[in-house]
Parts: sequence; structure tokens; C-alpha cells
Amino acid sequence: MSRGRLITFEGGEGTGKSTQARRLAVALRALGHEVVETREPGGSPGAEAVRHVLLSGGAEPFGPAAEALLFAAARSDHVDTLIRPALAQGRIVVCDRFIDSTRVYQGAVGAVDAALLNALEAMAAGDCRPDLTLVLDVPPEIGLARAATRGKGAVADRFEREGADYHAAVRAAFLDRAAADPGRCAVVDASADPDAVADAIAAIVAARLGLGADAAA
Ligand code: T5A
Repeated sequence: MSRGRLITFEGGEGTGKSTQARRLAVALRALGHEVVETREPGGSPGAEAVRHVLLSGGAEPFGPAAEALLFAAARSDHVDTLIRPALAQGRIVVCDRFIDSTRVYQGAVGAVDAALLNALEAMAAGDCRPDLTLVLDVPPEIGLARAATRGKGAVADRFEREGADYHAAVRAAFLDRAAADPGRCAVVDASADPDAVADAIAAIVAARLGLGADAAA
């Protein structure tokens, strides 16, 4: 069976990744594709347990390198138990955050050594690389305002509690990564309404991966 496709959503807080990942999965299913929706940190039972530790701030006192170790441990379980098997079955995996988040939050902003991040990425993801990464971009003040009103009890997590300079650095680092790897990454202006953003994403997915209406007909 042919390998499936891995599509990842990246970007700062409240850029609309979860909303758009859900919408893309629904749209692809309507075209007849088998789709697995997942997220990081988390996506498998073991990784979801680690997610709680990370987002509660429980690992923050140990520093960014220790947090990077935990993100990698969660990713290793997620890739081995969910992503690789789904891709081997020819499914499309739509993942809300993946390797670029570690490179941005722990690397570019957290200043964790690149050699350590290279080793952790090789251990956790190996050759499991996204076929397409959609980098959703909005000014941080808009994203944080959105995140504060979402339906999760609107309690800021360990990363959302950081200051304005931190979130500006996150945004810049995601744009840098996209610019450095244009064959894999596409930047999406996510400041428009959700329908317009979904349309833009559908057009990119069709053009880059051939997963539009024509391909499924
Ligand atoms: N992290 C993660 C690391 O540091 N290293 C890593 O390796 C990884 C994998 C994850 C945190 O962990 C860090 C990064 C993060 O800080 P999380 O709870 O998963 O934490 O946080 P986010 O992924 O940032 O999730 P958010 O919910 O904050 O943001 P989303 O998913 O981008 O936004 P979404 O879709 O939930 O939308 C937020 C609100 O905005 C509305 C939605 O309805 C919702 O209410 N909205 C819009 N409103 C207006 N216009 C639009 N276009 C809208 N789109 C959505």
C-alpha cells in the first residue's frame, strides 16, 4: 500500500490551527480520503500524559532543554504508535503542531542547543517528515486574544503566559522556518475569517499535494 501523507499545522497561539486542522480533515474526508486527526504535544495516550506535565508548567523549573526532552519523548510515542501506522495504511495524517514547534519554542526562542535538538528530532521523528506544513500567521495580540476566548476554560497555559516579546519572537521564528524550507512550508494569512482561511488552505493542499476535488474524483 502506498504511503499516506503527513500535513502539519504550525504557528503561534490562537492562530487557528486546531480550527483549520479540523476543517481540512472534514473537507478531505468529504472528497473520499481517509484522514487521521491528531495533535502535539499529545496524540497518543502516553504523549497526552506528557502534555499535561508540559502545559501545566510542571517542567518549566527544569529549563527549556528538559522541556525539549519531554516534547521529544511525547513525539516518539506519538510517531511510533499513531503517525507511522496511519501513514503505512495510506491515510492522510493532519497534525496540529509537530517538529517545527520544537525548533521554534525550544530552539529559536528557548535557545536550546541545535545539536541536542537535532539528536532529539532524529530519535523522535526519524524519517517521518511532513509532506506539507501550513504556517498560520497572525499578529500575536490577535492570536492571544483569540486563545483567551476559546472553549477550553480559557486558562492560559505555560507558553501563553509568556510576554509580548516572546510571542513576537515565536511568530518571527515560524516565518523564518517557512522561508528556509519553501518546498515543504506554506505561510497562510490567518487573520481573515475562518471560511476564507479554510479556502486558502484547501487551494494550497490541492496545488501542493494534489488532494483536491479533481484528485479524488
Ligand atoms: N509546544 C508544542 C512547544 O513548546 N514545543 C513543541 O514541540 C510543541 C509540539 C501547545 C503549546 O506547546 C508548545 C506550543 C504551545 O504553546 P496548545 O494548547 O496545543 O499548547 O496550544 P495551541 O496549539 O497554540 O492551541 P490554541 O488553541 O492556543 O491555538 P490554535 O489551535 O491555533 O487556535 P484555535 O483553532 O483553537 O482557535 C482559537 C480561538 O480562535 C477562534 C476559535 O474559534 C477559537 O475560539 N478562531 C478564530 N477567530 C476569528 N477568526 C479566525 N480565523 C479564527 N480561527 C479560530
